[in-house]
Amino acid sequence: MFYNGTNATVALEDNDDNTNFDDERGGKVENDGRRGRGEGEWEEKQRMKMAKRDYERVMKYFDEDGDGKISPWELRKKLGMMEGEESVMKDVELLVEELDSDGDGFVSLEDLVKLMEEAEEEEKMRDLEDAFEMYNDSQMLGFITPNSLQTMLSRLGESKSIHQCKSMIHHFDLNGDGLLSFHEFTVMMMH
Ligand SMILES: [Ca+2]
Ligand SMILES: [Ca+2]
Ligand SMILES: [Ca+2]
Repeated sequence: MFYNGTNATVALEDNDDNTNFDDERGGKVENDGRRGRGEGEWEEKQRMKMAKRDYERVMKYFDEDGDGKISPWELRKKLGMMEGEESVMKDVELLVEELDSDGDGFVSLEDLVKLMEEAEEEEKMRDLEDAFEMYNDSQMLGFITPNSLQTMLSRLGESKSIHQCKSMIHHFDLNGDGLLSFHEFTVMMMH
């Protein structure tokens, strides 16, 4: 939910680059999970930098008394076009609650950065899930098997024998069942 909010902020400034990043990234992951990953990390860093600048701007805009924190009151004042409606104050309270990750009742830059990092984490997980889907065995849902690994690698233009695939899996097979679960796959990809 917060992530959509970020996009909205970016959209205000008509930042086309951001949209392209997403498209490119999605495409690359599909074509070649491995190569796409390194570039994706670089892009993510760039995006983080951009997002941080956006947040600093947002902070400056809302933080009227300059104490580095947006109070519900400051937020309400800037969203003033709807001021006076009781429901707005409720919305503002909810918004602060959502953005205030350390729970001190104010929205600070740290809160926003932390939320951004969480959103990035979630996105990484989604990417991993997508990648796992591709390697997933259609007969053994939820696992990568030597067979499914071989199939996927050959689709990527790397032909490996079943024996090689077995030993690749063995390397990251934490519970020794000869299969890669999503958890084991995640550990492997985080390496
Ligand atoms: Ca303030
Ligand atoms: Ca806070
Ligand atoms: Ca396993």
